Amino acid sequence: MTSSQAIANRYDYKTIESKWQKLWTDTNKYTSDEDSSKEKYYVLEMFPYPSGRIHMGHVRNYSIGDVVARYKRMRGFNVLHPMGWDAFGLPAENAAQKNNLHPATWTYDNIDYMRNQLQQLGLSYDWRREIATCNEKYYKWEQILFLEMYEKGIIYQKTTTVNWCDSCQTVLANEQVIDGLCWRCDQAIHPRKMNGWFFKITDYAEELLADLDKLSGWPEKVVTMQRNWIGKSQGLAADFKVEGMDKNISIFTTRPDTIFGVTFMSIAPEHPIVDELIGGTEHEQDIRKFIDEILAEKQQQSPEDEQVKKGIFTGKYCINPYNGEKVPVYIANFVLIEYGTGAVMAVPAHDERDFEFAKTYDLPIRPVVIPEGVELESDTMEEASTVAGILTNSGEFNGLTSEEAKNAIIQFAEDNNFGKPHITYRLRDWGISRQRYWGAPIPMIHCDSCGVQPVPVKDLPVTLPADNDESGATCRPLHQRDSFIAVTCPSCGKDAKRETDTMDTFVESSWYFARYTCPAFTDAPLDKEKASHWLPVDQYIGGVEHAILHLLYSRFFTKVLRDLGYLNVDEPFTNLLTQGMVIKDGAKMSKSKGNVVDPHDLITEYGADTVRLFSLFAAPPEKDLEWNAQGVEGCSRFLNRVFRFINARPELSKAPVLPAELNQAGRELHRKTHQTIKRVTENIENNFHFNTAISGCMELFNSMTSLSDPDKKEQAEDGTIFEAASSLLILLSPMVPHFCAELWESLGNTDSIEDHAWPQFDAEAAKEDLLTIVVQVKGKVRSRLEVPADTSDDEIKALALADSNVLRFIEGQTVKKTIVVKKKLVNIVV
Ligand code: ANZ
Ligand code: ZN
Repeated sequence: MTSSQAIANRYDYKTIESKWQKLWTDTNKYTSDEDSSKEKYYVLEMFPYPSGRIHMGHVRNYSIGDVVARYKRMRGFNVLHPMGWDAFGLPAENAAQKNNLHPATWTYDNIDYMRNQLQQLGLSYDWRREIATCNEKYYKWEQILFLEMYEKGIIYQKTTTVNWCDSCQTVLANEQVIDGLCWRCDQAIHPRKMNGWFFKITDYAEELLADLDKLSGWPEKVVTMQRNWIGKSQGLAADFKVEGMDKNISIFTTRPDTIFGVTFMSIAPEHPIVDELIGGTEHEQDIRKFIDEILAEKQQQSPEDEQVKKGIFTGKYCINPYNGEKVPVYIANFVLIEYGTGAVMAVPAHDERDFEFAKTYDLPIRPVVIPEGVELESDTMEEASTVAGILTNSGEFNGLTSEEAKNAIIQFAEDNNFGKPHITYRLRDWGISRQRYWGAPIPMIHCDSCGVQPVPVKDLPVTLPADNDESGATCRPLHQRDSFIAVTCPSCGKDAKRETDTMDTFVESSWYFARYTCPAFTDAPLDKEKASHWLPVDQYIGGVEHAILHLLYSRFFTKVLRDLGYLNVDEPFTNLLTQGMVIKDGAKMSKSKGNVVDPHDLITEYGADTVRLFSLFAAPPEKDLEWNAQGVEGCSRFLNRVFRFINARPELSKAPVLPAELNQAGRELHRKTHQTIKRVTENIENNFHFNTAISGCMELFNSMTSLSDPDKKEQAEDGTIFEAASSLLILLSPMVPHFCAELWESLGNTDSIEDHAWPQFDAEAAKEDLLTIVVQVKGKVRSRLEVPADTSDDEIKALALADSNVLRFIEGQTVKKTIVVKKKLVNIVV
């Protein structure tokens, strides 16, 4: 080999990758428009927060998405594959404060850096559609949507006790509180009373639930998580009169069949009736002290924590409307004010919490629903019996099954005007107010004379004050900036005040996927025609950590946008792939764990294609990916070998057709090629199992080397090797695009591989050769079997013993031994 050949044979990924990236950019290779001649395919990966640098999780997410995009392009789809930045949020403020920079400077610098990193990975995005949510060209439309939603009554203001994070100086949605801690900074959350803006997501609870049935392209576990989050419960709401007062306590129960087993009543410590029940009584002070205690305890712990059941008697009784019985009213720490009616009819015989409470406070336990074949005695019960059964001790309802009794008991309440069927959801309205600087301002004005007024559309966007504030400090929250606050009332012209809350950043990510379809549209939030063309997203890909909130909010927004007339779809994402985490040494790769591998270093050392290949090869997409350095080495070695193989055979480019007659080696390679096409196509189509697709490609390459080995008696023809090599490149090109484009050119092709059609699988070619196996019984030939060449000895043995000719000769005798001579003969000894 001459030295110039040696250079040509070196896999110089740096030169190759920048060459192809430049070409793709210069020729706008991956831009897409509404093109009616091809079927559309919208593939989207969750957009990143511009934190500074991309990490391995991004590489994985975006490599998966890129394979899908490139594959679908080659299959003839008109692919939309955009990228952008979820660019508002607290880290920008923190970083800005630390470095005395404006959050915008910090954010846009990061975006530039990370965009460059993504481009280095050779991802096939239509960069013309890039969105940064912190740009007023984006949030202006969000403000308009806000006003339209306000107009429609989907937004309202209320004072609530909110989750306040001291360290982030902000309110968190319930969903952002994890085990009593802030999801972002892991600090304890405190309750605080505040006025805030809410989206009425609960108006859509029923549809959000029902439409889960349409999401057959989502992982079952994500659908279940959404269903549980919405948490629909059906039952009875009924009024219990308070004895001696003209007052009712309304309860919600999912077990009306247990209503004759009620032995006390539990209400939430925050229940509004508490004041009336205990006000002016001799125990008032003690009870108030107790309430303060349990409320304080509640703050310390998360709703999931197992808590000791505690309560206190109010001194009052209420009347069970079914049997006229009087039962004591307790304040109990496990009754939630925000669920149902904030009051529970307690049935200790059939509810675990009530059972525990009754044991602690020595309250009666009365079984009324008896499961088949079970005896329940109040004195001997060791736990609540929570299953259905036959009613007893239940007056006119005795003898009914739980199911029958539920209906009859609800009907009774309706007939007697003290109750009705009731549905409750766990889902709460979405509080979107944040007291921040780096977020989209809520476009409202507070006027002392006129009340709350929307900012007139002509005055939008309400932009963030760009410069540092009066004190020179960067990014002080809006409520500390007088010049931002001062405004005149659009209705009466008097001095008024701007709303200083910004929107939860989850708002931006709830509709960005729709704005990608028309990122430059200047007439409205969405261009209905374009949005209808592209939506829904055919394949959405992202981390399972977003399985609840982001997806639920996006689904909600899609329905709202539909109702506002912007969209004609009910659901945003037809198929969802939730990728696993990237882990190292048993823990999720993260800065805080100090186990981060920087993709930048890997790209420098091995090239983007190797990094992509590794992240696709190391695990199927939905599983966690365990980092391992040898894996990267192995991928690098594989690409180098393929590179050398093709470059060492310039003669291949002169034989781009399959010979008419193939020799034995040629037939074998031709067969392997088509088996691989089938396998890779199926792996991608069925479940995106790129790891097995890549193994298939590796096997094909091994066949290519061994069947062209000059030391062997016979080598496959150049035309056959050409077919194998070009198929290999096409199959690998969605995964390692620069590499394949380069070698495709080396093979003498003049078209570009990205535009090449996906190879056709030839079933005839993929068939294994048939072998004829002779079957002998006691040394005499009795039958012949035709089997594919790859049939195992055990299978051949079984086929021989089941053959009808053979059976005639071994009938009634015992088979002592069956000997298989490889690929030739079976001998049965009886
Ligand atoms: C009586 C009863 C008897 C109940 C029984 C259960 C079993 P899900 O299914 O989760 O919706 N409940 C109602 N409101 C509550 C609140 N604000 N805080 C705590 N618990 C509350 O749960 C509904 C059941 O949870 C209701 O049915 C009620 O207890 C309780 F054998 O009523 B049940
Ligand atoms: Zn006014």
